[in-house]
Amino acid sequence: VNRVFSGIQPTGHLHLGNYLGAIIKFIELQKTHDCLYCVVDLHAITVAQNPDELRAHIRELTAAYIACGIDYEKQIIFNQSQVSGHAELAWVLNCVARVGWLNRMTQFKEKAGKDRENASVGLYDYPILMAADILLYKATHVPVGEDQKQHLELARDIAQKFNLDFASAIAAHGFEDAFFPLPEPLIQGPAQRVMSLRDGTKKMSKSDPSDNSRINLSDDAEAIAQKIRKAKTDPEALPSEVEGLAKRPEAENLVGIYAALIGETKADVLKTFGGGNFSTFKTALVDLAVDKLGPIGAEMKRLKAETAFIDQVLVNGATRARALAEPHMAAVKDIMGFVR
Ligand code: AQP
Repeated sequence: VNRVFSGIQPTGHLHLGNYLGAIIKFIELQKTHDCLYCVVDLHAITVAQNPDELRAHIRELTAAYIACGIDYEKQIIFNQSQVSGHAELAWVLNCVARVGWLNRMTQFKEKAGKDRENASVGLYDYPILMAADILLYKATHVPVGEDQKQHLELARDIAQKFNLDFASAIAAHGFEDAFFPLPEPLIQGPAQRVMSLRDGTKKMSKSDPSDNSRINLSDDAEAIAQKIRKAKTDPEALPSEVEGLAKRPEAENLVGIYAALIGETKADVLKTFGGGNFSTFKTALVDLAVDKLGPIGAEMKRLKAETAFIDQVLVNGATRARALAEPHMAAVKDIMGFVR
């Protein structure tokens, strides 16, 4: 079977980068695949979280999944910590993966910054937990943004090493040689890397201290308009050709956002706006963004008051996720030689 798994961290307000880089693909894939979309709260705590805020963010992310159009009845929306298999399999995979592999992960280096000695062990181990998330369900396809490519490659390496290291036990228990399928990253999408509105060289991120750096899915029309109007640009007119966007990261980002939201290429967008000034283009971008994101924000606002409903969606999702995970975890234990 083809099975899709992906997750987003409840570390803050979901933004346009998460939407264009990940959620749009989630929505498309649910038409053709069985999908699990996870609120990865265990990943969130790899950096310090305030417990009350974390709880609110878990519910907000769940609401965002639903508001964006994920069918929570057909697909599985759930919260990572409610299915114990994630942590359990992560431990097993910790013992399969090598320290040298983790040392190559660039996201850890970026997130830990200069004070690496003080980063949590969890932050270092993050990619192993991510591999466990995917392999627990034997997921075959993982839609993510560009920034997660390296972690997906690691998940494939871990799956392959497990299959090889335990080949004879896997065979002895009658499982297929490829006990863990090698998960395929699905990176192509309308915008693989949306950049900050304040700095075109930094990715748009939930944890950026400046709220003006991102468009949140929960922003109302006024906030969207204000952030786009304030977005950093350069003094030149928009180019007529895509090549003209090189070395103009802010211009490239805004054109890319417009293209992704309307479903055209950057070249198409420049056919309309090339040669014009930023203020005309920004006005059009505000209208488009409000048109596409306004209904999502309104639905999120409505769901914010429906805590009992949101919590129930998560309980139901976890029950269904557990039913898929449990036989795989039991098999892993048998393969490893654990007594059950
Ligand atoms: N700027 C982005 N452009 C395109 N895709 C993005 N994604 C995140 N930022 C962008 C994709 O969204 C999914 C969920 O990401 P995540 O929350 O699990 O982790 P992240 O990549 O660390 O996201 P943030 O927003 O930057 O969070 P913080 O600030 O907490 O680290 C992933 O598929 C990711 O590729």
